Amino acid sequence: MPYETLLVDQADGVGLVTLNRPEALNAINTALIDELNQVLDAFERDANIGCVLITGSAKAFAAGADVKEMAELCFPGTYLDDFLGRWDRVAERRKPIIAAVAGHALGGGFELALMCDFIIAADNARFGLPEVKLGVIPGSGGTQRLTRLAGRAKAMEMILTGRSMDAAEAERCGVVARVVPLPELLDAAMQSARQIAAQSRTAVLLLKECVNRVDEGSLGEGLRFERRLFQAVFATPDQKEGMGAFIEKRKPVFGKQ
Ligand code: DAK
Repeated sequence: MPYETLLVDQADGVGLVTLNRPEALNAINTALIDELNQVLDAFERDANIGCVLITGSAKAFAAGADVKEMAELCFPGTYLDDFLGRWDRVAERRKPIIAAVAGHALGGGFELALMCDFIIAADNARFGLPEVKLGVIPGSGGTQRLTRLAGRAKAMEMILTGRSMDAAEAERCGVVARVVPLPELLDAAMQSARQIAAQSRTAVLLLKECVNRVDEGSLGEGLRFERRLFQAVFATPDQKEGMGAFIEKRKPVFGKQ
């Protein structure tokens, strides 16, 4: 099915979504959020998909929410229509989502990348929350997620001044998992995504839940949660297959359930 704002593909258990509004540096508008949610819904339901990859162009992952769409909005309308409110659903997905970021990831574009489970960046990537320069503030978790990842000082400085950081700085402060040369970005991200998609689906989803638990409670509660899920894993066929394959010195073949 053709989309107005996205290119969509799938191979080797990976669902690939390419943001595709080149005329606006992939600025995120209502149509893009609606289409992204449709595609992610379909990937969540598709038993063949074990990992999702979101990317943009070499010049821009996404240069923010679409300022031209937002410029004339006013409060009752944005509130009553829940303008762009469904965007946050990206962070609620159960299957892992990788953001492969090249070029500008600004404002809502950076927030979209931060909603993904991890970011692999090209060496030309630039990350920032410049909303303050437009007289507004981040609206999709930027103040919260950047502060958790990079720490209060770095987040405050970036958010209050609107300055952006390059890929090397983003890697140093824990915002991105790793940086690769631009021409290698898609291959590197696809390789990670394929690796994830080939693992036990149950183990991968349980792992995502465990890591996300870090943001929700105390260490003690997180450790108990992890222990319970670890014990529950022994009820899955994938545990028998994974450990059996190791002992028999062969590659495991995991089911899609
Ligand atoms: N929106 C709309 N159009 C954009 C855009 C954007 N964010 N960014 C770029 N474009 C358009 C430009 O207007 C230009 O279009 P034409 O003039 O050719 O028609 C085209 O893309 C190419 O851009 P430039 O000519 O500016 O390209 P340069 O290489 O010179 O500069 C740039 C690249 C990224 C430095 C520059 O384009 C730029 O500063 N862009 C704006 C960056 C920005 O301020 N982003 C933050 C936007 S505010 C919400 C949640 C979140 C948000 C809102 C609501 N809710 C849940 C309700 C988030 C808000 C934001 O992100």
